[in-house]
Amino acid sequence: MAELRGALIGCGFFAVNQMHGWRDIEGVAIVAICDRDPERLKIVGDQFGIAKRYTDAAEMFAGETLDFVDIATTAPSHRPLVEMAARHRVPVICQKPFAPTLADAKAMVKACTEAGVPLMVHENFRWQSPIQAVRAVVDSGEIGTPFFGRISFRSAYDVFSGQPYLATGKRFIIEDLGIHILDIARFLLGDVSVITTRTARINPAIAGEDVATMLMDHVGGATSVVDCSYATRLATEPFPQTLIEIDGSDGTIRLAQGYRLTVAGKSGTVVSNVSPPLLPWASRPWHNIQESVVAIQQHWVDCLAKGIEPATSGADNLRTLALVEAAYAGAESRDPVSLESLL
Ligand code: NAD
Ligand code: 89V
Repeated sequence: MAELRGALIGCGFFAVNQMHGWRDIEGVAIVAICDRDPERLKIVGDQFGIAKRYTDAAEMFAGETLDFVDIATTAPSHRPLVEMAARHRVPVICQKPFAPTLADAKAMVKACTEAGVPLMVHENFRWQSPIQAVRAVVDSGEIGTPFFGRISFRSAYDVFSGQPYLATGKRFIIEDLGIHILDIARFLLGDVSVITTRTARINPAIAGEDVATMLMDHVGGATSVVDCSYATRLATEPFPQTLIEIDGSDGTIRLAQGYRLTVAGKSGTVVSNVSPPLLPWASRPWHNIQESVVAIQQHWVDCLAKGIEPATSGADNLRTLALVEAAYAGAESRDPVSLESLL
């Protein structure tokens, strides 16, 4: 099979992981990169040996023949860039958060659907191997039918040094990090009908909320709590681990700090270490996230080859983004928010 010709737009902090990921995946080559900042273009172009460099995405689409484009810019630019890809009939991956508003996200899904172009949101946390291990246990039936979940991300890691924009936005933890944790809740327990949210800002140096606690009713009957904090100083910093508790009719799952998975189920209790591998280019503690980048990008290539919809397609991600919107609305009103009216 001919090698897929991809291009990357946005050569910032996180895109370096995506470039490493593409280099690890067989049958794909990134043939062009684009960033409106010439300095970032040079850094990434030189690091990965990419000769074709553009400061304008429109020029890149006009000048290149592409099998897909990977958009790794921040959210405000996603809609114009995704719509540009759709106009050029180029399959597109878009980083999370998919869009600043649900209306923009719906418009992007519509544009790609009408153009017949595959669209995947780079919602990678569910692709972390510890999270996949939890899902495999749920699917095995070992704990019966889940009726309760707690998906928890609590840390005091300095995310602002690598991503300074996170300190300045009116929205912070739900939009940037909670979005991943809400997606994991959907991945493990199914879609959500109602969400109730409380938020707080503990760090006075940032503009948005850095603590969020969400209570959710899942359509299938389970209840879950999704709790996120960047104001939690622990004895051992767990960043960027997501901790999980699931109770089922026949047993329990606990994914604890240190990637320790305990399953107490129909066949007894099994404790295992589900630490993610440390890829050659990865660095702790980010290796968990970095491994999931390769996994989701491999999934994209597999889906393109088979002509099937990616697990985190644009259409699927509308349901995760709707949870973000509903969480902010509920944090403000302090009322439970139904998801039905948003979708
Ligand atoms: P960044 O600001 O470091 O990089 C973004 C780059 O995009 C910048 O170099 C900027 O010049 C460029 N850019 C912006 N608009 C452009 C346009 N219209 N055309 C060309 N270039 C443009 O940001 P980052 O920290 O790398 O984050 C990028 C995205 O990745 C964000 O949406 C963020 O939420 C997401 N992210 C995801 C993960 C994950 O695990 N999935 C982790 C970190 C960041
Ligand atoms: O995954 C992310 O989107 C990152 C971080 C883990 C730092 O929140 O922004």
